[in-house]
Amino acid sequence: MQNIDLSLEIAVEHAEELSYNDFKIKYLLPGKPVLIKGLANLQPAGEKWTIDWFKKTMGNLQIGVFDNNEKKHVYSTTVNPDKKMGFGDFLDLITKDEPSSIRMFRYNLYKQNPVLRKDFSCPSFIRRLNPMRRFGFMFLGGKDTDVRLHYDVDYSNVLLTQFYGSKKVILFPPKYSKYLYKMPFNTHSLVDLKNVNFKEFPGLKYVKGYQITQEAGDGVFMPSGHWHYNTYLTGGISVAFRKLAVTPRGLSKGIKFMTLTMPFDKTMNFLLGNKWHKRKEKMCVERVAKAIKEP
Ligand SMILES: O=C(O)CCC(=O)C(=O)O
Repeated sequence: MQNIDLSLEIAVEHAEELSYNDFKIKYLLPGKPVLIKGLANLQPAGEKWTIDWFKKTMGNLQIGVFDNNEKKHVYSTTVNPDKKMGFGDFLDLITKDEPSSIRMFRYNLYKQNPVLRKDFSCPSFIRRLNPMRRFGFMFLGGKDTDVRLHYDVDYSNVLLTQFYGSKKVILFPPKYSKYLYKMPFNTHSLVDLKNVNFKEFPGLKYVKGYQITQEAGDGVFMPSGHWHYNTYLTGGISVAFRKLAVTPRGLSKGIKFMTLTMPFDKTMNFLLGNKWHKRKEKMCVERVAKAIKEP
């Protein structure tokens, strides 16, 4: 589990039902996280989407899954699944009460099964003026799997709603990026938050974050550019809806990353492989050392 010495005391606000205006003024525009208790239960999916129901409805689908023990995707931004399996078998694996390294992410739920939109559609407060409202991406994992520290490549706002199990979500505001060992030309950190080492990564002493426990039914709003490190406390199922960054700076960061930085990084990975990773690691550590020295 993650190191308890990190400073994770920023209190997250709790909300129940949110109107578009409240959401916009209190959370979206200032870029402030919020935990929305019982969000899933405002729509039919809250009751309907049980493990048995998923097995009956989608159990036969063949899906690509990722194994956190296969470290080959540590450095890359987009990855190919480690293996294929039936969704029903995958659900059996992640709902066992024992640690597992298997997870599945960015599964385009409604493309596979558009009828599910009737059970859970993009919540009204994040739906307005949102061209991405039709895309619901599923994230699933076994007990103890973790999602490395990163922010999203398109700099989107993310609303992550939990349907089964519970998760620990650690968030850091973007102002701490300079201390979070962001890999150059990428949006993930060099640091493994499961094993925090302040001697190796002293920049971590300068960051302050949120630690949120997300129970089944809860939604967590992760604003644009917020770093997140999620740990599955039990096997878990969640669905994420996204909304583009609301500031011109955020939007342009997302566009630049996806159109220039990411292809450049992929090309360099292809050309130089491990040499490129090593060079980036060195740059990453030097940048944080410089940030620590600056007043
Ligand atoms: O909770 C998860 O499995 C990952 C969620 C995530 O990283 C995201 O929605 O960007």
